[in-house]
Amino acid sequence: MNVAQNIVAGLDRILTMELVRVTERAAVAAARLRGRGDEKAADQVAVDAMRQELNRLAIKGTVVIGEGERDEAPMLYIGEEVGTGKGPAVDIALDPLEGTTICAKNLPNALAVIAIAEKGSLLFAPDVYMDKIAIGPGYAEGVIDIDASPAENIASLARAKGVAVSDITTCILDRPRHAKLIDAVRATGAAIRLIGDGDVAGVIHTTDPEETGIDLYLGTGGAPEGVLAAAALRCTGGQMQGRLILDTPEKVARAAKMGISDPKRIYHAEDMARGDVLFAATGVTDGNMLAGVKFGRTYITTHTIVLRSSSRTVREIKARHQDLDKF
Ligand code: VTB
Repeated sequence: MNVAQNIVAGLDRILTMELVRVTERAAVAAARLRGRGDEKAADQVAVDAMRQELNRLAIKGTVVIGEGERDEAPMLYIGEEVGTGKGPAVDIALDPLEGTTICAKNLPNALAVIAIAEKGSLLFAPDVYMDKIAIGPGYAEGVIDIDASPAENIASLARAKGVAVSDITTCILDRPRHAKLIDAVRATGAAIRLIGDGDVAGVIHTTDPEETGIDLYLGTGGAPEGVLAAAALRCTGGQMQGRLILDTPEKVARAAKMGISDPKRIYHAEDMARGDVLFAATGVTDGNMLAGVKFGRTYITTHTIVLRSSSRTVREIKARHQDLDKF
C-alpha cells in the first residue's frame, strides 16, 4: 500500500486502541453498581464516565445513537458533539450500559458499547423497535431471510452448517411479544436461549457459536441496539437484517424526520453501518464472550473486545488497571 492509499484507508487506526479506554471506563463505573437494584444510578455513572473519556479523543464526533433526544437526556444525547473537536469528523453510536437491568440484577452479559464510523455512515435510527435476524460469519448470502418463517430460517441455517435442526440454538429476548416466535422455534426442535435484556450481546454472540453456544438471533428489540450490533457484525463478519417497526403514523412521521422515507425497508448490516467502522465493548457483568469487571485489592481487571471493519481484526484486551485513582 502506498502513502496515498494509506491516507484514504478509512479511520485512523490509532482510534481503535483509543476506543478501548472509553468502554473500559464506562464498564468500571457501572460495575461498581452491579447488583444494587438501581438501573438509573448504574446507567448514570456509566454515561458520565464514557462522556469524560470520549471527550479526550482527538475526533470531531457527533452522537447519532445515544442516550435519547436532547430534551430527555442531558448527556450523550443524539446530536451532541463529543471529542476534542480536533480530528476526523465521525458518527458515534454508543450505549454506556447496554443492559441496565442486567447490571442492576448482576446477571450475565451487561456491556459498555461504542461504535465509530465516518461521518454520515451510521443509520440515524429512531428509538422504536426493530425486527432482527442475525447469524455469524462463514455462510453464503441468503441463508437467512427476515421475511422467511423461523422454521425456514432454522432449517436453512442447519443445512448450511451441516447439522441437525435440533443442534441449532436461537437467542431471543424473553418478552410476551415473542410468545408466538418462541412457540414456532420450539416446534422445530431447535433450542432457545432466552435473555432478559441485552440484544447487542445476543446478536454478537452469533458470531462465535463455539464460544457462546448461539447460532441465530431472532426477534424484536431496540433499533438503536440494532445499529450497534450491525456495527459489530460489519467487523466480525456475519449477516444481519433489520426492519424498523413503524406501526403508528406518529412513528412513521418521526422516522421520516430522521430521513427514513421507506418505513418497510430491510436494512442489512452494511446499510446500518457503512464504510470503515470501529467497535468496542467491555464486559460489565460476566458473560458468554467477555468477563465482567473484577475488583481486586490492588488492581481492577477489564475485558474488552475491539473490532475494525476494514481489517476485520478481532482483538481481545484484558487490562489490569493499577492506578485506581484514574477511575
Ligand atoms: C433490547 C435490549 C435492551 O431493550 O433492545 C430491549 O437489548 C428492547 O426493548 O437491553 P424492551 O425492553 O421494551 O423489550 C433493552 O432491554 C433495554 O435497552
